[in-house]
Amino acid sequence: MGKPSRLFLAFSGLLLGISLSGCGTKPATSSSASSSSSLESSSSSVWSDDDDLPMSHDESPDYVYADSSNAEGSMHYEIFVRSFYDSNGDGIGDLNGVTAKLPYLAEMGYKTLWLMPICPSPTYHGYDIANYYAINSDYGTLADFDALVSAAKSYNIDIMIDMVLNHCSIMNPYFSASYEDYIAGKTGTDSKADWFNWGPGGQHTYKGTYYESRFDASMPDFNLDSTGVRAEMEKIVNFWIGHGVKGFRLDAVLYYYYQATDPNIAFLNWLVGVAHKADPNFYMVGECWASDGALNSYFASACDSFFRFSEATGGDSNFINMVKGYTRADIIADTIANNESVIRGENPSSYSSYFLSNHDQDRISKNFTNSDAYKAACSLYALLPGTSYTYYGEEIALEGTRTTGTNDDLSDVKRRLPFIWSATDKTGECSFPEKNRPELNDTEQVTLGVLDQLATPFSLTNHYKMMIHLRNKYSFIKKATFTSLCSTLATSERSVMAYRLASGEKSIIVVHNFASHNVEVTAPGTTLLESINTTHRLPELANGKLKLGAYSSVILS
Ligand SMILES: [Ca+2]
Ligand SMILES: [Ca+2]
Repeated sequence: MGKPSRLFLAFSGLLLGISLSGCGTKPATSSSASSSSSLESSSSSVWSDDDDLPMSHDESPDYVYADSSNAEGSMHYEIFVRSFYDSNGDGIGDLNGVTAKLPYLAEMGYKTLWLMPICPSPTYHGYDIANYYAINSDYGTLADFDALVSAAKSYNIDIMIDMVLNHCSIMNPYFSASYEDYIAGKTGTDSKADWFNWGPGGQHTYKGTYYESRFDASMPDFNLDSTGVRAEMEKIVNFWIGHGVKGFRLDAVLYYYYQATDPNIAFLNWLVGVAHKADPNFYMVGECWASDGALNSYFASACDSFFRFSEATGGDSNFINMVKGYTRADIIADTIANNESVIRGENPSSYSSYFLSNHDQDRISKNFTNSDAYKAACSLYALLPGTSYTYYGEEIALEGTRTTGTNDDLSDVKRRLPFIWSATDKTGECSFPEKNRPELNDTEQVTLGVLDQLATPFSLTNHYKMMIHLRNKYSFIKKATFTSLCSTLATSERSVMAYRLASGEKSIIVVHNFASHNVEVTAPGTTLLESINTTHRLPELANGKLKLGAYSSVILS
């Protein structure tokens, strides 16, 4: 490896003091051999004596920095650049700040960075783009972006950018030019009259004329049927691919043609075709905020993946509620199995993108008073088929929930607060992202930053790091089938999830214990490959009996 190996050497001093036993490749214990390798039967009982489980050894970090040659197959990291790392002391996170923190992201094991919008925009969040061919001056320059892409490549990290094609900013010159052409009745190839949907069906008016604007008056919807718009979007796609971008996160897919699935799928297919002409390996993940049933139909498109919102915070049967004990693990496993099966039927090369929350949702930290439960949520989404996304700050339990009583544009600002790098060294820490509304900056925030947590055994950050590296080690699971093994446990334990991930010759069994107590699971014929212990207690597998500590997981063969 290039830079990453030097990086890991540099961090070895820290790691020597960290117990990551149970994170390595050596199984802590092994079962007796058997010809069968499935979780076949019966009992799972609660046994509560922690002393039954051996302590891990602090001095044996047999931790392996497994690498993945398939960058897109691994864990992704979502970055709000404005709140991540400020490289020049103006209080605003910037692209050079992301470049400066590549060593951290590489150490964690992330393979793709999704940058929220980086183009010029009148808003702090940037989801209304005023110029698709430039970098927001708060964030730096195009040269800074090129430098980031180049530096990331040396770490085997891809850069994915947010691509907002449903709408632009009302400040974008496209809009005023379109209005002028529309009012003048101009037609022909040099007219932009049809770039937006002018007319009485619109939601807002500009100089007395209605136009389609589903989100906000400041965000006019493009007319995606316009030949001129399609040609411009082709230029935009090629521009960013030319600057080394490897993927797009597609904003607001449901709104392309307002909640019209077939036209939206047709547009996605066109877009993928455009990108693949320039880069056959280019990949896209769509934001299609819908229930599983509606969402699954979009997997018929050529778009590689879509975010699974129902499994993230916000729905009833989501991962967080399961980890908290509100929803049975076997029900969630059945949901995953069904979704994975359905989407493979729609498009065999498609895959899900799992996450726990993003910039439009409350921070998951509000759900957990127990950091081991928080860790268990990470263990789950890191070991599912497809790809998974960490929202920056999730790995340090950053706080932040929606503000009520503000307009839409500001209500989400506290979901996008500055990253905390260190409790003591405030170098690079960003200011509150909406500088015009400092009174909203009233969130009680975590004090320990990444550097503090990396130096602390069994911290949340170290758990994320362990899980991401395990994900990289078992990278085949991206395209694996998911088979629930919960029912074969025949258990009354509602908080144990077991499943098989299989692809070709490769197969593993994953067992999670989302309960706050130890459990015993019958797992005949299995061998312990990986111990994911959230506390110092290691699991035990002997004679087909698996003893698993609270909020802990194992990978079996
Ligand atoms: Ca800055
Ligand atoms: Ca639209």
